[in-house]
Amino acid sequence: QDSFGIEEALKQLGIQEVNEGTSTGNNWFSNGDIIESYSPATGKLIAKVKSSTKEDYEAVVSKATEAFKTWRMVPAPKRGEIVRQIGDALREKKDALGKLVSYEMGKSLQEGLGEVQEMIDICDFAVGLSRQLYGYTMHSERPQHRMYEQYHPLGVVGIISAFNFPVAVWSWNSMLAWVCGDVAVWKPSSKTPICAVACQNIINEVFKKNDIPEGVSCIVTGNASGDLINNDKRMPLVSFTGSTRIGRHVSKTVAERFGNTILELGGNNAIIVSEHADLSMVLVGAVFGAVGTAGQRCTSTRRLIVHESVYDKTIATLKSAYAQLKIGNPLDANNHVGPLIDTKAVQDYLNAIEKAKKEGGNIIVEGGVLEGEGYESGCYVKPCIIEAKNEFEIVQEETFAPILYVLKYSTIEEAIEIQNGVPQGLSSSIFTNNVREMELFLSQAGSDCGIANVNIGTSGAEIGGAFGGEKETGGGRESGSDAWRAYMRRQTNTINYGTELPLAQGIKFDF
Ligand code: UN1
Repeated sequence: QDSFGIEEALKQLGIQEVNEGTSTGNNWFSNGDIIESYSPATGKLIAKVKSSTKEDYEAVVSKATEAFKTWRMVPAPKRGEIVRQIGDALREKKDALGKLVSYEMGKSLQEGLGEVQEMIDICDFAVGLSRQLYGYTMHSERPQHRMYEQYHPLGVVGIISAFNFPVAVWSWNSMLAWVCGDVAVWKPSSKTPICAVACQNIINEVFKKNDIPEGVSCIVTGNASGDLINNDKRMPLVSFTGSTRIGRHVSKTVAERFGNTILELGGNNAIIVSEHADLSMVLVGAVFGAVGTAGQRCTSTRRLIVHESVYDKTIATLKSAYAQLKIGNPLDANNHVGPLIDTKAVQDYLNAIEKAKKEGGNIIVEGGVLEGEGYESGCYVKPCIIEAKNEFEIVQEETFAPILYVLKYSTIEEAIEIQNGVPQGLSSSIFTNNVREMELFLSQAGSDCGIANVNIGTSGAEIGGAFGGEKETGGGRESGSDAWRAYMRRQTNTINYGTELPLAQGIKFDF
């Protein structure tokens, strides 16, 4: 049987049958239970990873705390140079890592490779950033005084990532954290631990060559480590990507100890298809948005809000596009759609369809679980389209599956209201050639999301922009623009170079 070269990829990435799941860099250890990672593509065991115990976690965090003292003193551009080398190492391993992402997570190989490209891109971004960690200078109101601000490293940053972007989300966080002078402790999703081991192996070579101390890049595995991070006073920042339900818990727990969080939680992203849209462009944007990564991106298109005058035509075009979708092994370049992550996700998908039907939804493209040759894992489902109402309970929720709800509108104001009428606020888009409705959609009276696009879909953001969203999406921003500020602490400095000590606000204090 053709395994699409996965064995070779695993070998290149240094994956063994049983891997330690705790690491401070080149030092690996682990004393916890075994996590078995099965590929949703084939249902086959990929490899095992030993999870971290509380003691393992302690060993990691004390190493990280120690390493921070050294790492923060390395000049930022020199830290950038290490990240530059990581980018090169990732370029070398792009094929192997992309393949593993596709095999362990289930997204198409193209998207697996795209995810590794996102890692390379953030490395490049971070290298430049390492010379641009700017603060302001201010004019003091007092004579012979100078004021400026500096950004200092924060310390140990906890990164808790999700299965759907098993490598890129870690790199957005850790590459920025490293140039900012922080050290990182990563808890990957227990559904994709092999990807984490592979990433650590790749950067370890770079760290070794450059004598980077143990503790700058750490991994802890297993769900118990999540709460250890949340409660750990030694971690001033926790970056969490995952569900709104768990994000709420992370947010409360970390806030309780006055730690900071970057939260990237659920999305319920919509595309508005205006009567002024170029429908052939809508097709690519909407179909990729809805079925790419089998609907398991935070940015996946979940709702299509279509103007009544182009409604029937849009649905007819979508139907014929869906009929051409090939579902199967994501490593096979002929397939558009891979599996869901596991059979629990399949059940959630089925429940959502049932619920939508019960609430009055009208099935436009029938869903269902695929069986037979090639679908042995039980994780393959058919992307489906349901005509629905925005008020349906199920439409208000994020179901991590390829289910697209279609909604109808008559005025642009109504479309924007529908778009904003969900608890989440990550990504949004409008397809239109009408400059008035485009500007309205982008205005303060328009989309309430962290990402608002015109004539492109909701997913597939570039790393150069700040990534994240409002409301139940959590408010965090990662990746580009000035998202780096969250990884540093700001210090305002006032220096008196005179011989008097005048007080601010003109206060007299003589004795
Ligand atoms: C996610 O789904 O958690 O914008 C991240 C996108 C990708 C990142 C998605 N660049 O779709």
